[in-house]
Amino acid sequence: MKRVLIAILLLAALLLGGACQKKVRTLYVFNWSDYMDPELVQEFERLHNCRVRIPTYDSNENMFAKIESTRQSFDIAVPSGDHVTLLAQKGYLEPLDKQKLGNWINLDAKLLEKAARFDPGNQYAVPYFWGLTGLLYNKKQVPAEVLATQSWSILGHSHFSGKQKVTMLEDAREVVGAALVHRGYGVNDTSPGALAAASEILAIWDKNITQYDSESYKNEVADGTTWLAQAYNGDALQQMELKEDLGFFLPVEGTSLWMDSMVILKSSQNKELAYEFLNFLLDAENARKNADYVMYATPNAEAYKMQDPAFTGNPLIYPPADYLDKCQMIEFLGDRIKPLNDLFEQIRMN
Ligand code: N2P
Repeated sequence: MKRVLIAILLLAALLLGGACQKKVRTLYVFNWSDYMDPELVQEFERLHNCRVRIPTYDSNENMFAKIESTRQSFDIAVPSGDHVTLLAQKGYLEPLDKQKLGNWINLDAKLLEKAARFDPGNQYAVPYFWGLTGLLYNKKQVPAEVLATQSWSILGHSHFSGKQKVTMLEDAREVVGAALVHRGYGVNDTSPGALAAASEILAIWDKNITQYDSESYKNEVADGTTWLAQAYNGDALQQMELKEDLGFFLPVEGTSLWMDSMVILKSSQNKELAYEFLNFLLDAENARKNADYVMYATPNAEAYKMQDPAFTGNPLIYPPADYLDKCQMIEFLGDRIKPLNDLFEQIRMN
């Protein structure tokens, strides 16, 4: 009798356990690394009795390749504008039901207009953060006279010759973009003349470049393994908060601008929860907290109003209008991407 009772209890425990497990939904958010406040994620998990998993990537290309080639289904991804267009064209994105995004209204109307250039009608993309790319350096290793020009050209400076101490991002658009801007072209110019000029300068810089990498430089500039690195502004500022002796500047010639957005993938198994998550991140206070953590500029107008003036007044996060005039948003190039990608591969493999 006792054994029967134990068996019944065990069975009941198993059944109950199974039922509870079913209730815990898991949301997969495929995101850039260091790009979301983990406290917010925990709060969302608590509020919705769910789990949020955040596998990360460090380039749009890697994100896109994974979405295309694996069967793993993510619910949300965070592509930059040009890759929103690409994912939408491939039919991978869920059109947004704005009725389910009550906090959409918090988004800055002017930035939504800009987003409409890569996402006509703001159909698929919820703008998440925008930013610019510049140069992060270790003050102990890079003397003021090298930095004096505040130009992209320091990538080729003789101070670094033969030292293996300089890196650029693993990002064709950023690497070729920097060379294009340095030579007076726009970041989206793929004309043969523009790419020939970029190629010439990249060949010079490449002599100093030890690695094209978007991840390990973050620690390496701080510990002195790397002296100078091309870096996304928020990632650089996060490091500067943590460690002394780091500096960052946006080159005088101008630089690339980008806007990353949250999208729901058509293959998502958890669309309702995905909407809840997006709406949660669009909440003004949550968006403010998230921006404070990642140190990128928020497209959330209500969050912006709530931010500390020291944050909104930081020209490395919100540069003045005359600097922004020298910058261009990285746009979707369609087939024109090929010669640009070929140039990057040729430089990188050299
Ligand atoms: C986050 C980097 C995101 C910026 N670590 C690139 N669009």
